[in-house]
Amino acid sequence: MTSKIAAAVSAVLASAVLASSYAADSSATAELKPTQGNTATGSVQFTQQGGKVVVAVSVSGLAPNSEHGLHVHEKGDCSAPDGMSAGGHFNPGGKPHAHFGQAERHAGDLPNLRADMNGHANYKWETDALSVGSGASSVIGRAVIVHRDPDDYKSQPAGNSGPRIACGVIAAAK
Ligand SMILES: [Cu+2]
Repeated sequence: MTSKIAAAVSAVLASAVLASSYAADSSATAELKPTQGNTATGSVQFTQQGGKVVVAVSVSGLAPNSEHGLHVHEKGDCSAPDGMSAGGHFNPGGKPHAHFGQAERHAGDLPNLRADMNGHANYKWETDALSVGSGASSVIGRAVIVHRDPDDYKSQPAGNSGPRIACGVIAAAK
């Protein structure tokens, strides 16, 4: 009960997203915009399918053949020019940062983006560590961050993935 309320409150605080439709939505989207001095843009869609969430990512404006850390971060706030307003990794379980395939990791740990020769990256990936719409693991009101460097999947607290080059607040789909 408490965590449900806390999630609802933070979603409202973060971006005044549609509190009335909060519980009914099963999909949410983040529109990624470049932080100051950067060029990456794109979108990330989260779709609840039974006990799993399908994460569909599409990003362009990356350096050719580059690799980038990608995470759900705690705060749905991309207002800072460097994206630091989004806070640390979304980590409702209070776990260490790790590879996205590990059980003991941040819920917000996602696979790295790998750009092609045109600077475009996309993937689809499923996880049961996130949810859309209710509970402590809901992504609504959080943010997605693209980092300049690859996540090494082990350094604490964020995989040594460097500055934030794009940020997007995750909002419930209508
Ligand atoms: Cu991150």
